[in-house]
Amino acid sequence: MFFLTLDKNGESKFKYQQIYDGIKEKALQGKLKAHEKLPSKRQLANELKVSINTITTAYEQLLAEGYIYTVERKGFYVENIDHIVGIENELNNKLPNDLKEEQDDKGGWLSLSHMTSDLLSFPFNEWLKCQQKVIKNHKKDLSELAHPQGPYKVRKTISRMIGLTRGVICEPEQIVIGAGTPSLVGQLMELQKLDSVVAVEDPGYSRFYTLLKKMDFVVKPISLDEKGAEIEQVAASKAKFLFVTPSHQFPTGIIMPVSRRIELLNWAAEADDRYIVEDDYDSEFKYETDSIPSLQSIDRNHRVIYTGTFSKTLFPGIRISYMVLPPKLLREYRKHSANLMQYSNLIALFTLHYFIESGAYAKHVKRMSHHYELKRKLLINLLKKRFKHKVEIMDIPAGLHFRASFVTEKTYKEVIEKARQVKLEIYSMKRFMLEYKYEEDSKVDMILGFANIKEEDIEEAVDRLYQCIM
Ligand code: 76U
Repeated sequence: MFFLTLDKNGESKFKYQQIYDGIKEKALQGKLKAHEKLPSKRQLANELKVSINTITTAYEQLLAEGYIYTVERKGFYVENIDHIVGIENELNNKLPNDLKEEQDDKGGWLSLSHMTSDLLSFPFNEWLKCQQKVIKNHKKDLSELAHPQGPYKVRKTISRMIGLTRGVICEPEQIVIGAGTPSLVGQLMELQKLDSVVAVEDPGYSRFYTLLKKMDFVVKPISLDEKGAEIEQVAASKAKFLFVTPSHQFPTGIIMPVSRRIELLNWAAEADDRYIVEDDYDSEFKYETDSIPSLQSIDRNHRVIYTGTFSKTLFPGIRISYMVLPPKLLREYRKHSANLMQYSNLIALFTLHYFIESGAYAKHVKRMSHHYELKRKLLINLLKKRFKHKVEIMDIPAGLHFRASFVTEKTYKEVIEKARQVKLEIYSMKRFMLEYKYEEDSKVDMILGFANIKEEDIEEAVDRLYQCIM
């Protein structure tokens, strides 16, 4: 009797798979010896009471994978394979518990996160119409790998748009499209000498900070004054690259006045290899006045790398961002880009092209801007009403979040812990303090986002916040 038993009523696997698995396992465990003869197909079929076809399918698969071999007119033999090293323990193949992810459906949660956008009013119908056009017109483009910088047509649309809305001066050739700003920053910084000094705003965007540190740059945090990154510190830093968010400092919200912008541009122009990365992540949302032109638009020396994203104007899950490289860096990028791939989804990129071209994008941004402005005002009013003199709001009319300071005896840890209990998604300033330590007694600073909370839920969210902080 051969060693296999079949679970004939087993629903999970076909019989041939069970036979295949049985022989494979025995071969791997050394229970079948190298060059041992296997029963003939007919013999095994009789023994297991299955058809010869079933045995043939199992043997063919084992042959294809190299577990067994045939000798003509003699039969099937076990291949000479090494015993696989590893502890024979079922638990061994299981994922350790500390790596398991909790699947919380966020039911009952309210969000004051700065990372989200409001999808309730997204014009999905328009988007799908544009997507249909892509499927109709771009089969050839979709079947091929795109240019590493992204399809020219899409770059052209983006360059025209940021020219109009942000004053960015560029040709489609200068644009690199990517799946997320950090991945573009990674591509840009790979071209630089690793031990160079890179200066970042502190408080600032911790993902850039961590990324640059991991890449082995010397990262210098720059404090902020009321105009943004302090110019004296920038000058003293010996940095080659400076990362800034002039339109709406992340996360404090400071809008950099033109005087500081010019100081920074002049600092960059003073030496050959100095650059400023202008992270223009949410400038489309400027309330009460017109939006403020980009830093790139007043640069006369090709020293600004402009980065933009559709995470705020569309939604973060779309993962479409772009950077604009000055000619010298573009040349370096092109030299290295032969090995690079375009990581964005081409259907989404071409859809975006039609979405912008048809005017649907501008219309959407305008509508959302109005909508966000209302939610922002409502949140601020309700915070003042509830917290009274215990809250101070940095009321800068821009973006999808603002900073608020609360007078309290609670610690950051207590606030965040309580937020989890009352199901409120919220982030404190601690997330953005890179090296500078802000902690003050009797005070916590929060970054409050209002994009992804429904108007009718704002009062409840403020209530929960009150429970966390007071
Ligand atoms: C982005 C800043 C300062 C860029 C941002 C964001 O990758 O294009 C914030 C956090 O979506 P991407 O990133 C755009 N620069 O705040 C947007 N916010 C981040 C992504 F949602 C997260 O981690 O605190």
